[in-house]
Amino acid sequence: MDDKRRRARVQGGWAGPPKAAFRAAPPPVVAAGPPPRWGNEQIIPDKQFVYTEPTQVQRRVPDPQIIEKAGTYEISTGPSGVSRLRLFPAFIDPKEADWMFEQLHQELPWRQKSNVGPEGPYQEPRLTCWYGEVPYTYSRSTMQANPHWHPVLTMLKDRIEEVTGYSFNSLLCNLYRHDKDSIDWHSDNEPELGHNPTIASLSFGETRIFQMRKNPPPEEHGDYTYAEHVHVPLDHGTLLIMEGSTQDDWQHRVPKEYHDRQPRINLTFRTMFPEVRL
Ligand SMILES: O=C(O)CCC(=O)C(=O)O
Repeated sequence: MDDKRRRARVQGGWAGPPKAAFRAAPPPVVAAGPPPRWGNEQIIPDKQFVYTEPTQVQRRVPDPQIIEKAGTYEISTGPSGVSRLRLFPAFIDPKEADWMFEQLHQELPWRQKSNVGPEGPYQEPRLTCWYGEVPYTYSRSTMQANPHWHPVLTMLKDRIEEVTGYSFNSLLCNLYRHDKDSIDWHSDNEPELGHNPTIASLSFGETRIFQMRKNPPPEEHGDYTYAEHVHVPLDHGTLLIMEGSTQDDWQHRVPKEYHDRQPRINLTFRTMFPEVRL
């Protein structure tokens, strides 16, 4: 290469700089100790940090309380009184629960109920059936009285009554067929259930999350954004008892899930006082 061409290549855009220029420059040496002074003058930074008191307190959405161990939990003490949960994981032994799930899944008279809501009629996203001497009305639609209890249900009612000391005369059964079946926010507070109803809820099959939220105080105007939440994963054979003011002061639901879920059966034993409506 003649000298002219060599110079052109070295000056061209593709011609790399001499290797030494790639080497990182050594970090500057910073002297420890007080800031430097020139004569008697101290250097003051241009902008000084000035602390100002925040004018608004930021509200935090509280994390849900997760309840999954056996025990009795006072989830609130007002405004109506004490709201209490009692959790009995593995109330039914898993092998026995497998057999019961199959019997109930195949033999109960499951139906899809039509309700009437603010936006008109709709089909419940789950199947249900009702047992009791009297009909049960909720969401402006009635389930007829059905005194013909399946023997597995009678046996479970007896066992729950023996352990809890409560007695029940009615039962609402729910079948969640898959992840998209659910029950929306509500309280079990129909007048026939009486004051401070006790509900015994027994679950079989797939685990689903039973969610609860505390009714907001009047100044929140029905907004649940900052409400306390409780989550209870209800798995195969688990019994949950809701007592005291739980139906006055809290709502509950089982939300849809975003992953595949196998069927789940939930039995909610209640006591109906039909004379209340008369
Ligand atoms: O499936 C559940 O665990 C809840 C059912 C329920 O909320 C109800 O029957 O009122």
